[in-house]
Amino acid sequence: MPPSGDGGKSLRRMRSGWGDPLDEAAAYLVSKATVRVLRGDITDQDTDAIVNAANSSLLGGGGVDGAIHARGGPAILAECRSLREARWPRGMPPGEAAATSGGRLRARYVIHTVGPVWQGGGAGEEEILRRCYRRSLEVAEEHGIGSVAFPSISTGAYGYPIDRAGPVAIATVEEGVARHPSIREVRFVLFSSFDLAAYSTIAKARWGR
Ligand code: AR6
Repeated sequence: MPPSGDGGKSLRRMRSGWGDPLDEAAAYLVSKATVRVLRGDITDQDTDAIVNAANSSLLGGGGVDGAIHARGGPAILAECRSLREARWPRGMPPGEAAATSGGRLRARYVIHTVGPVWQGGGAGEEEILRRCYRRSLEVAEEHGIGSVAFPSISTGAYGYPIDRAGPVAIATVEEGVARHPSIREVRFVLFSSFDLAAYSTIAKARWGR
């Protein structure tokens, strides 16, 4: 049931039903979209698309990237190779995004984006991270995708502090759903209780009552 709201404010809270009882998922109405913040595995999501925190090679890696290729199967990698050949022979630049099919995943599409490697904050990391979210939502709209799940881009192997990445992710998604009303749902899927708490605090402060 779509949540009803009060013009962009908080909607409804529920227990996720598994895991740590403190892992409370929340949903907010932001422009015309429902934005959910929850703990989970990105590869379980049943959104139209899930976003991959990839690297410039587009040929796989660890973390989210490894989980997506392992579960989605070889069709995703084959399409990534084609993307490299057709568009980025020297690798996808950080801040860019492109879609492949979802292979054996529940999601029909994977949107691959490359986050910034954290270098202390003075190397344009914030703008690159903003572009990852912005470009991913643009690519979603181009493919007629109505729902998208994001992991916390760059906050694993790439070392971006989560308390600095979270506000960028949340503010950029807010702009994106206002610009692309065909995107009706966005999920932030956090892998740990710690990461969920970080995003939840920011989302509640921005969108909660
Ligand atoms: N579902 C949701 N979140 C996850 C999952 C999952 N299955 N697995 C990890 N996370 P990372 P990055 C969280 O390292 O920092 C890869 O090797 C994780 O706890 O996946 O952008 C690529 O090939 C962390 O909070 O992505 C690149 O080389 C967040 O997802 C490089 O890592 C992002 O962690 C990209 O690094």
